[in-house]
Amino acid sequence: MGEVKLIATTQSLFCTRVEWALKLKGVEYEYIEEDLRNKSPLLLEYNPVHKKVPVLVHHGKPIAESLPILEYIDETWKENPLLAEDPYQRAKARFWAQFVGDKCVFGAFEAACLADGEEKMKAIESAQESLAFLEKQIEGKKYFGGEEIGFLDLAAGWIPHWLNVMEEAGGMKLLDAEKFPLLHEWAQNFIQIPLIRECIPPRDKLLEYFNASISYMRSSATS
Ligand SMILES: N[C@@H](CCC(=O)N[C@@H](CS)C(=O)NCC(=O)O)C(=O)O
Repeated sequence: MGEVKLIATTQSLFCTRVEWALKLKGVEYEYIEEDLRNKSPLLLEYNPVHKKVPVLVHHGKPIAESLPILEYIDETWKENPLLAEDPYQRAKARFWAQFVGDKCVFGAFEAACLADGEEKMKAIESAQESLAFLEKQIEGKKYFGGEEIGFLDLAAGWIPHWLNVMEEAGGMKLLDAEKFPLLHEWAQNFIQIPLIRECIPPRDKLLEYFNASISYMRSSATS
């Protein structure tokens, strides 16, 4: 299926989604680490609109944004399908995957960035409301995809590692095992899968990254 390159950064949960998909499909790829403080001409050429990672390059053709990339991978390499055959199930998986990025990732990050106080409590409540919606999607199933991991599992796959680190850096707890028993159990199962573990960044480096991002956000908010 030809040459595949992934322009990515190690700490990015959006990039790791793509690495997981490539590994699940058994696709060989060249990993190109991007420096987001000094963006490469390659990134700017391939993703001039958002200038963000990940970018997948297949036979010289770039695709940006993690969810469209996952769909491209699923349609190009058929083994271990990520999306179901049924159009309704496919539409639902896409909807919830988008929701995970828009509401859960950014909701958690916003709560982490706020200093202790009423506003932070409200942000935590709102992020937990989003997690409650996600919890409902896993009822009666081992993975969001059913018996096997699928599209929504990869989109939500940041929860066991990244959210845990965000919680520590942000001085908060969102994924309470008592409040969200199903999501908590799913997270434990997901992170045990060797192929999934293989791609996650070291905890100490991720913690450093979130500590720095949170300090930056807090100091910009007060200046
Ligand atoms: N919606 C995008 C989000 C990607 C994203 O936010 N990437 C970050 C790294 S985690 C980035 O490249 N940031 C660089 C910037 O904002 O300038 C996706 O799903 O791929």
